[in-house]
Amino acid sequence: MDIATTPTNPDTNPELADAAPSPHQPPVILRKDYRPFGWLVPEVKLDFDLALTRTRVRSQLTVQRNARADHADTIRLNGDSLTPLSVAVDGEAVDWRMDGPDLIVPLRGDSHLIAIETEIDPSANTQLMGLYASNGMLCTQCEAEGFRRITFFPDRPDVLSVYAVRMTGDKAAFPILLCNGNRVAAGDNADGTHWAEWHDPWPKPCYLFALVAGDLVANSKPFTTRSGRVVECNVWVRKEDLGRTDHALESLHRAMAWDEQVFGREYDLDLYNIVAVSDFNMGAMENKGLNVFNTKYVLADPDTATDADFDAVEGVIAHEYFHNWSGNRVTCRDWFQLSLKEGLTVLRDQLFSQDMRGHAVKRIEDVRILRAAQFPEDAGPLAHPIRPDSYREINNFYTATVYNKGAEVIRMMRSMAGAERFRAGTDLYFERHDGQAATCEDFVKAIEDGAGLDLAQFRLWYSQAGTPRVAVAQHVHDDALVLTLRQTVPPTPDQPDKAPMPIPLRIAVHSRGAAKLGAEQLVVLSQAEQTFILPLAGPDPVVSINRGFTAPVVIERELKRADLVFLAAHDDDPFARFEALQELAVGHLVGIASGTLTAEERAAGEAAIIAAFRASIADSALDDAMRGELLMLPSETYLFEVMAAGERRGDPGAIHSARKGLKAAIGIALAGELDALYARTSAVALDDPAGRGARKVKTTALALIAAADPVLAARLAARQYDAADNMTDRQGALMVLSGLDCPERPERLAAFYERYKDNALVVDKWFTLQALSLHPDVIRHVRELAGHPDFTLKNPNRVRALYMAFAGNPKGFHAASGEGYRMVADVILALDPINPQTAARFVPSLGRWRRLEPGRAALTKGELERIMAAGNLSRDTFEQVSRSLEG
Ligand code: B3K
Ligand code: ZN
Repeated sequence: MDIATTPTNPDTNPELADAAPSPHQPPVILRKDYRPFGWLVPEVKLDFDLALTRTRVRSQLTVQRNARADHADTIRLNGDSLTPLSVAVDGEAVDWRMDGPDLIVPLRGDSHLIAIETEIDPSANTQLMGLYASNGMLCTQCEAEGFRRITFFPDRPDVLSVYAVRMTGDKAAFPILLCNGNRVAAGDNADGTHWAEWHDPWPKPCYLFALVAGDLVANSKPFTTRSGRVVECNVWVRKEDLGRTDHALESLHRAMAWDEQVFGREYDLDLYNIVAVSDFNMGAMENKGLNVFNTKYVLADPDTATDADFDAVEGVIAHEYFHNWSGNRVTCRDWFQLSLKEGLTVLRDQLFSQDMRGHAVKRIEDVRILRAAQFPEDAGPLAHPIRPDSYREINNFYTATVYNKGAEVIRMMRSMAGAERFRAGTDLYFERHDGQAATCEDFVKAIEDGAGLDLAQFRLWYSQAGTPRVAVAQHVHDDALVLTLRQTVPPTPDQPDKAPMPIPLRIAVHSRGAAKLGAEQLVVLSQAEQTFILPLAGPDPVVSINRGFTAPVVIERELKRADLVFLAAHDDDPFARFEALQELAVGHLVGIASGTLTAEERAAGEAAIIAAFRASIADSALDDAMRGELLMLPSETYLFEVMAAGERRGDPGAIHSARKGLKAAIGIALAGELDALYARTSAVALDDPAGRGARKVKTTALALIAAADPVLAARLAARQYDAADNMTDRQGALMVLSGLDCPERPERLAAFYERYKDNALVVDKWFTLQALSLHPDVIRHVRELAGHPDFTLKNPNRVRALYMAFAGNPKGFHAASGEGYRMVADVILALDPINPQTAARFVPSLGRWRRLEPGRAALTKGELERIMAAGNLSRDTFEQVSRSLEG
């Protein structure tokens, strides 16, 4: 068993380490302590003798003194749970020593050849970092610091090397041997083993190293780049999954073509391999020429994957492909710069998906994710800037802030420059830094120079955490609208005072009394308070602000209900229509949950929302994909964020009841309309181009019907389930049924399990549907599911399917008894010794205790303290729990 990430065995990278490690406090690594590494490693040769339980690794590092670093007479090679079997320098034994997990080798001259031999046991690697076994195959995950679990190496992203790799393994167990770059030779041995040699011509940091050995088959199709290079593209899976790989392969081709057209980026090897593995800590990994993917983001066919799953596959395939430039050709100098590659690559995958699937709906989806995942992070104890200043465990910083807010920050630059000038900026960035390990500052400077923007003040977006709030006040003066905007950036841990930041806002001033809508313009709010004079389109002005969500901020304003209804029905920016409806619902629901509405206000609010829903159903100019977005009420997580803003505390119980009540009121008032909508959308065929939107609206309508008339909904859902010819309809029906206490529920859940029990990804859905359910006995159900023979803590997908879903189910997780909190804390404790990275991902759900109403606050805090008291925590979990208790 690996104990490497326990606090007693900390990472001690001298160039980055600050505080001295102690048995209980893993060291804090500071951004300001960055120093270049003392040695360059231009070439690496690796030789693997592969076996599930005993893999021998021989490495040869060519090292040269780095003239740009301080003189050193030793080299520190990071290790994690490794013991060297032999170490030689220039063919001679040397006097090496261990310093904690690291190997220290004396080096007197300016260039040397270091040879090291180690042995590892992939089958015992439950952390799924380094080389591990999954379903009889061998695969690797090295980002962020997994390479040091394979062999001793300077495991930091600013050490770039050319790799030559030889792999030998049993031919029957591992008929396919894959690595980065191109296969240059292969052959059979007399003893039943075979070998392959791979060479990757592009220098890369070790986090991009990958190796796969297994019994796999490929779906292949060549792609010809714009300069005529023919790239062999393969999607490798187990034989039984081959029929579900077309979508992934086609998505890859679309991404390759799009990146040429939109960002001018072309692929740079003759081979692009994607391998799907079922045990994986995250979504996928962009290793050079050899992406390793969670099966969840590769396999898709209509019988087993929903429309949303298809979108996710396309998005993740594109994301990893785009990393070939934003991440691999230009990589990060140190892990504090993570957003350099992740923020930019998320923006690139979002723009790609917008082009593939429609701009408005994709933008709405991305904003929903930001509000559900990043806003809470920015408002809680784990808040950090997109370029953090310190960490104990870097894996804890693969966050919605670094990824999604990081993308929003770059999107703002793009909005200010315009797409064309922004492209000039990214061209300059790639040209200037190709082959380098760069910083966020390098990126900003390249955009500044290439796009012709002044980003001096804008850099604050990289250093300040917290979601800015923009208060809006308006009055009419003569023929103009005077708009006063005031920004505040709330205090976050270690950052009590903030400076104003440039906030680009697309604004239009419409008029309820004019036939034509107002024109749009971009204003940049850069001071704490600023006034803008805007032309009026007519009487009764209505301001449409932050259109398209140009800035990741919270807009605070008191808008008349009639103005919101007007925007929801008429705004020419579809995002603004969605936003107006959300604003209407948020104001109403938070008002009810906080008990601040009079009976009259309550009735008027409800009537306005119902009228807006009715109008959205009736509006024939809308397509169903957009209609589906408009008919979705804000999530309970987001409502909690709004309720718990500033000094206030949120009450998840009150939010849940308010939202449930509104859903029922809508379902009752619009029963006829919803029935008709349900009937119309149910008649659209699977392969109809309008089918996707129809399926989305169908299940949204069914959920509203269920809130008003559970008996009718159970009947419709059971019928939908039985008649379904695709997973979207089947899962939608089951989602509604699993929240109802009716005989159809257990029957259909059992039928679903029976039908798909051999398909792990669909069994994951079966766990999730029950863990997310609105059923009154959800906690008991989850407890029983944890004892199901298919449940295991060893598979991250299964753990997430049950417990991440449950932690995201406000009704069960926030049960006033505290049972939900206890269950999640128990999972963290049980999972931590097995897979610390995945265990630590559960901590943020408990970390919001300061913002919860006092009863639940005491319960969640108590669970965090219980975890802390258990002792012997991994570095991952220790960091998240201690920050959650302090912040
Ligand atoms: N770069 C990887 C994430 C690695 C996570 C390590 N804890 C996938 C991605 O963002 O594309
Ligand atoms: Zn990424």
